Amino acid sequence: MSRRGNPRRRWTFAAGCAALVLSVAAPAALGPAPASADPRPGGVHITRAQLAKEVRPEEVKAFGRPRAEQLARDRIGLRAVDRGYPQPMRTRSLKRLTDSQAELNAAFAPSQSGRFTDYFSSPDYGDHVALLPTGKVLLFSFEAVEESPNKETAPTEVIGRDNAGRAYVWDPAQGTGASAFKSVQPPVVKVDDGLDEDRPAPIFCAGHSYLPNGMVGIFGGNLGGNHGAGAHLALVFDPWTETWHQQQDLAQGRWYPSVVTGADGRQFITSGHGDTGWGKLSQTIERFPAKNTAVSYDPKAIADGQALDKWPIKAEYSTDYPHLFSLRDGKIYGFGRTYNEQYVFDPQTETEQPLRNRPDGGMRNYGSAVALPNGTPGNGPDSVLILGGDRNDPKTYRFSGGRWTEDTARAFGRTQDDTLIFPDGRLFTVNGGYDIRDYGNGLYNPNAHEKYRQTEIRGLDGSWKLGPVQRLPRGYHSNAVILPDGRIMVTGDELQEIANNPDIKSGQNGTIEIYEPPYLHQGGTRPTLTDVSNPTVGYGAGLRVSTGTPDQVEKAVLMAPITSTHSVDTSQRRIELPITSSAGNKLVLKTPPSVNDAPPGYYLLFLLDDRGVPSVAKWVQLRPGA
Ligand SMILES: [Cu+2]
Repeated sequence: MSRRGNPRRRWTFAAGCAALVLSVAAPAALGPAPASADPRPGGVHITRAQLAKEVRPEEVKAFGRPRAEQLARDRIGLRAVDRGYPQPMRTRSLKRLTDSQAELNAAFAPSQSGRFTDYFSSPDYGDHVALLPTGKVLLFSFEAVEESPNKETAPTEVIGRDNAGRAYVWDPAQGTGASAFKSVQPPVVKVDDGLDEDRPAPIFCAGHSYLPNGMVGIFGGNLGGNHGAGAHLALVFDPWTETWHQQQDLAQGRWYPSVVTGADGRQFITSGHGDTGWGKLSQTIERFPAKNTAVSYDPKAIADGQALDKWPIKAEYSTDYPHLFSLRDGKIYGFGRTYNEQYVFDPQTETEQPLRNRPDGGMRNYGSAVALPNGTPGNGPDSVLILGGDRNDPKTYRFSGGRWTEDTARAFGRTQDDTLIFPDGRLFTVNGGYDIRDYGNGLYNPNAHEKYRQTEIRGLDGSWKLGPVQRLPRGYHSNAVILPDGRIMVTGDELQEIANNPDIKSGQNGTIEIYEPPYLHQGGTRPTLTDVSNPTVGYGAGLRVSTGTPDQVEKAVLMAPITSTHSVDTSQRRIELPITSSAGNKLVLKTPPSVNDAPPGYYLLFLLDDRGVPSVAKWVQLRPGA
């Protein structure tokens, strides 16, 4: 038997109280009462007769007619919410989004701004993603406890077996239909919730990064109750066998932690709400695997039950999901969401130094940050750009050489955004919203302000330009990944998926859309990368590759694959590799000088022409001593 807690909303503080959440969300979804046609197809249709019946004379007397009618609409809306979310609303709102996307995007030339192409259903919400070194994509989230976008759908407050995770692998080579997805259910576990109930591990809202052998380490998750308490889960997903491997438990529960892979190949795990619930952060730093155990570089080595250990110091973040990056000095930089929680951690000495305060002087919501490509070929990143997270502040802030400077602003402030580095060095922002579960029209209202669907590209000169709109608005829990063929997969945000996906009843309740960057619309042919003769390669070494288009190859670029959630992507980096020799269709590239430039692991190798058009990538493993 399952037991459910009172499904109170996780972000109650944002709204003041749960009751207010509904009274804000429901009416805004309704819009003004029309005589016939509903001007907001995403909302409930209310006839004039229905409205007249609902309006209370005492409210007209007390507040005036417009306010009384609004209150009447609220009540009708709340009843509609209680009945569930009618399927025709999904069909209508998807049509509206599809039509408006086509209309708005007609103005954008694909050669300048790229183009959205495929849009299809997925069996997972895609709240967490990881591009695997097999070219497939791991997607994971949770089993929903509600099917209305006007309610909290995640089992955050649920104790027991309904607090469950789920996971799928999408193989882009198999197309976009249901058969291209495979369920890879997380291991069945019990958690420390006082109940003895098995369920697929509730790993949603965990933190993750890659292991040097191409596997994905996932830490934390939802314990259930207390507005989101942290689970002690430590799991490894093996992309080669598509199986899960449970490790020893974390010392502290973590819900919304961050994880980064350091130059030593070990994962640095910190933050996240602890065992006792939302607001009490787990400030210890845990390391996987423990210092006295070996790091595995072998993709075939499957290890269960490996130990973690703790650093002697804490990471004093008062907020969750700090942005962590392993930069070129071999240190781990942790940019907290609060302006004065900026630190650098030294894995050699296990010490910490404070960094200067971020100049915005405030607290940021979830928003994107990227390690900027280094200007010197071969070198790893040594600076970071903090972009999203402030709904009112379009400015971006660059951290470099211990100092902050203001960088070029984007068109408008947004939170919940994702920013990707393109193989050609441009940056691309996709997804975003006003706040958590808020798209500019109130909490839990899926009607999104149009601007949050709009992409933005940062050119090589540092200036930003707005681009085409995505089909679905995607805010909280949205993600984007660069695929090996250079296309971008955009997914996530269960609220929007539930609001707009008519396939929801068939088990295909998530959605994915594909964006083709401008570099795929330059005309002519793409350069080719036909072979990598030594794909497992050391540092400062020669990487021998073949191309079918030797005259076209201008640059070679290593790109770390993306694993992300909640606008946090600690792995992404772009490193240009010097071309040291070329003869016929053979090239020799030089790999980065050290693990500090590029932590050991799997990378995508692209060859680029002089226009920045990339080949389809091949995988390379950087492995010390190889
Ligand atoms: Cu979350």
